[in-house]
Amino acid sequence: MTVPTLALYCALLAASMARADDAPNYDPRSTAAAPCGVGTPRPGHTPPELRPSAAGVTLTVRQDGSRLCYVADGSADAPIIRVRLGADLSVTLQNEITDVAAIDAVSGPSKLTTPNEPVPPSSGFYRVVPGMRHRATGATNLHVHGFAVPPIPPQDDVLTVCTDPAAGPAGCGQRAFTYHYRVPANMTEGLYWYHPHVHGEIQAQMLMGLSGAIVVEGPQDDQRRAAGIDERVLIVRQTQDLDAGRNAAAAMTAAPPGHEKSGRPQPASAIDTAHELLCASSSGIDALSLNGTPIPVGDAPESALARLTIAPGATQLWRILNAATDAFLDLSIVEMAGKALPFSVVARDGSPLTDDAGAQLAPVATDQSQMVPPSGRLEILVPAPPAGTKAFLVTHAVDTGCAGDRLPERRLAVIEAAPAAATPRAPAPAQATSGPNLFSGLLSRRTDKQRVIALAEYPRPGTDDQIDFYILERKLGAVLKPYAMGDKPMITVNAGTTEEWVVENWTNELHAFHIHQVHFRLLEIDGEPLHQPPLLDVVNVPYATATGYHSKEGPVRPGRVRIKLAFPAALAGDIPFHCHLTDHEDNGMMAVLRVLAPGKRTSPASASVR
Ligand SMILES: [Cu+2]
Repeated sequence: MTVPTLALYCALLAASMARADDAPNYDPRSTAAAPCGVGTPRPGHTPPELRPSAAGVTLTVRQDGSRLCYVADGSADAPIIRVRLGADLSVTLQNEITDVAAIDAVSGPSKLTTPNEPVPPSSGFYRVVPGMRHRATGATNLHVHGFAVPPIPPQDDVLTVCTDPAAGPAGCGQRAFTYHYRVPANMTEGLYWYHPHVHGEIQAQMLMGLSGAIVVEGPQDDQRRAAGIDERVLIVRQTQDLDAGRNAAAAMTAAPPGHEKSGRPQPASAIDTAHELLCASSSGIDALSLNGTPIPVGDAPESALARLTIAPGATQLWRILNAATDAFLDLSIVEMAGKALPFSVVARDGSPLTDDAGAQLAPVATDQSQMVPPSGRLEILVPAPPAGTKAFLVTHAVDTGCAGDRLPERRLAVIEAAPAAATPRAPAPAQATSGPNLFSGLLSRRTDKQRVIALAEYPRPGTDDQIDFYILERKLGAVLKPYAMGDKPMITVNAGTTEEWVVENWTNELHAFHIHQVHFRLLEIDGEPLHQPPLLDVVNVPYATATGYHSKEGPVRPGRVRIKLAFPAALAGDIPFHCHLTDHEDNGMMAVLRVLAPGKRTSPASASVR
């Protein structure tokens, strides 16, 4: 469920109508008259790439009405930043936001003006009370999603570092901030990305245009190039979020939590299942874009699609980023008659497929569709279709649950074998080697502690169309209340420890669980063990199912994933974990885990060793 952003929707409709079939008047240069450039690129557009020098790169956040953009080297087309494993990367973020009200108009209108009961009204670094209307500040910052760098300034701290707009509140005390990331040599190589992470404004700022890709290169790229395998970066963004907020009163039939005789909030150890499962009538279909051009819904001429060519007999590496605010992708390559064609998965979430020791697993051809949750990445080797034929990159319809958004099937691109090249490319994929990485050995480590993390939603007491979002550790004595950012960490762990978490989804829509700084191994989905647990930084958590009041399990069985994760000393600090459906994280489904550096250890008394 999400908030309506009608103004932005109208602007985008107008833009897509004006585009017609042919070349739009596209000019990404950022000028005084057009801070975010003019027009929409042609389908198949590739964003500019930057290999920052030692001096680093400057990303200036500029605004043009309901659009925000990252401007680098004068271009408002967010650059793909390339960096090498082991390198230093400096990024200066300069905030030139001029119209805070425009941000407010995107995220604010459907939100409540009264706080949810147990939450003190002054909580949070950004004075965000979960689920409550929060006036946009225009502050922005930068999160390098997936980077295994410390959550401490000048690296990836999204909780205390921010920059103030050119016009508006000045709560951050600075208009610019220079991040210095030391990309570990033993981080995994692949596709990462950057986006703003100011709590309460993440969804609005991303919908308005703020996100970009980062390619972290390593030995595998050298081998890929030696093998003549070209590469593409494909960025799916969401440009509007229609639905929700508007789901009519009729859909919200359940009573709020704490409506029991006691009148007190339910203890979280006994989630109020009877009132949790809700359905919503979401109506609209949200707009998506591919590398800046609209992705059509329904029938559309092929000229509206990106045309991606591959030399006959050759293979390309496609790095696909789902930068949508809440849309899931389920990607396939299909031939003209709709039959799935094989491709090979080489990496997910910036992590090549490896065994527990870090050794590369040979890419295996598959024709199964690949689910990519919001913020997830998929890297695949795509063979050229046979000469004279076409294929399509599609995202299949996704069943997001009866409270989730509508995601119909969409075609993203048409794939063709290019006219025969003078020198045919080597068809064989590079069999890359990779050594141990920061998260190698995770599966073989002893589990120090197990936890259950619950994701829940309830209608706000006294309303019929407002939802509160929760994330909490489900344990005896816990109370279901919104976690206020800036509160004491929900979970505190010692550096060097290893845990298993069962993440439960008690709601009728999908959520995407993400934790900053660390990658985890996904062990199980709904109780089914995975044969080859992938190393991920975000995972789709299946929605709950009604089992009936006579079931031994109770009336509701939550969707569940089991993950295993460790907290290296190098990443000690305060680490956010949250749902990556941005409306959810902005409104309560986000909390903080503290990793204590060695020497500041917490008592092991509560640890339960398996
Ligand atoms: Cu969510």
